[in-house]
Amino acid sequence: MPYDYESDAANIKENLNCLHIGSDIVFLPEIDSTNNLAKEYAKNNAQEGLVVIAESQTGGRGRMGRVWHSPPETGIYLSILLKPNLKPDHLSFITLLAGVSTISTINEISRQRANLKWPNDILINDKKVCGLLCEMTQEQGNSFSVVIGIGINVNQVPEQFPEDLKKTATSLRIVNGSPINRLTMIRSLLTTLDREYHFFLAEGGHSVIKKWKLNTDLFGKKVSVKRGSIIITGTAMNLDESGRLVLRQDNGHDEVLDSGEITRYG
Ligand code: BT5
Repeated sequence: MPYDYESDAANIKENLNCLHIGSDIVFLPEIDSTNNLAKEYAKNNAQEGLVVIAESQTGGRGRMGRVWHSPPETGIYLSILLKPNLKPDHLSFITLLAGVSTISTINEISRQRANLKWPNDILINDKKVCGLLCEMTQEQGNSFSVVIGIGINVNQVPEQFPEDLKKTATSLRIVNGSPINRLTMIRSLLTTLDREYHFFLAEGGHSVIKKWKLNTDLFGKKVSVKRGSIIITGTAMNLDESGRLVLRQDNGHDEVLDSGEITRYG
């Protein structure tokens, strides 16, 4: 039976009771990248709250041109357009906000205790179950839009991951033992994100950072952080008030990082 994405789109729209998110929902059977399409919409002055969802992606993207494996019938691939009137250097708050909202949905639906890995991964049992890609686009004039891209491994079984991901990736089905209804999960994710975004607009980033810190096991761990060709090692100490990682180097000096690739070694 062909996949009925129109009925799924209608299904998501029904009962979605959000203040900001879901002004429009575009649901497609396949696309290169939901982030690409959401950015196109942004350029054409789409309204805040647009959601682009795809059943599969042929060019799903991670950071720095990396690939996000996005097969049909298993995962969630969606992008949300927001216009929070932030300075570009506050984009990191939106990544943290997306992380806090997504992990809360994952924990609730899977009854697992997932962990946030700074800046944009969600892990269960040290394996990646979700990746976030937040991108900023400039519209006509000087205003900025933010696109939050979220990829979640929901119903994959181990054999469905490509060889290079078999040891590092997991899905909610693998950790939970049974499949999860993706539409229910999408609705719950959008509702949670809407609520957290509303708090953020009203109260600023302070509570986002506080919630983020409650959902990570990173602090106190020995890590190395790769930034381009530079690798810095030390102990992950905290996030600062802007959401940057505070890394204590072995010589006692604290380095504050706004981006990078973390590897644990202790
Ligand atoms: C990310 O990048 O983790 C961000 C992924 C964001 C994907 C969403 S899907 C909807 C929206 N549209 C898009 O085009 N993108 C967003 P990064 O931290 O760079 O991690 C990428 C790395 O994760 C890859 O190099 C692989 O090692 C690994 N990876 C790829 N696909 C994976 C998967 N399905 N599950 C777990 N790990 C994966």
